[in-house]
Amino acid sequence: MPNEKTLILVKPDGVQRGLIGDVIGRLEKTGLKIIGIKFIQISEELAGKHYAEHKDKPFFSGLVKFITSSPVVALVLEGNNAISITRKTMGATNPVDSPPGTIRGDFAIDLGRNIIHGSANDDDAKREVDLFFDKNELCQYSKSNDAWVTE
Ligand code: IDP
Ligand code: MG
Repeated sequence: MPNEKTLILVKPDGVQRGLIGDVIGRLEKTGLKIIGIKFIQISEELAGKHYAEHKDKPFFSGLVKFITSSPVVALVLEGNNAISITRKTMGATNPVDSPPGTIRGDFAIDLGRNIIHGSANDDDAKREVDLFFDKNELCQYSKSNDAWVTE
């Protein structure tokens, strides 16, 4: 879809392992535009809303404990096909299935410590962007290389 937005989190393991720059650098180099960014400690309430689709899964409580265990970097990226482009750059949910060259393939070995979150589809992206960012925290702006990124 043209000019999509997607919500990215550098999860607590990415922050603790000093991978913020690597993760954001890879996403930035795709050509997608950062329109929002912040460093936050996720509350249990926000974690429950963010991961609501998993609330009945056996790993839910561990997932909430993990995502609230240390600060995260939250970003909104914008651009054509932002959701599928970032999901491809991230790799598969389980690092075992993520090829080299992907963020999870290169930096992770465990399903429960897979470094990055990225919205999975358009409905999730809209919901998640609204959960983490107020409208006035998102910047619409042009970059001088826009025409070299998107035809
Ligand atoms: P995604 O992050 O690739 O969208 P989801 O299925 O939405 O994957 O799961 C959310 C997160 O929950 C995953 O990134 C992973 O960290 C964790 N997770 C998913 N399935 C399992 C599991 O079976 N055991 C432990 N953690 C899991
Ligand atoms: Mg998901």
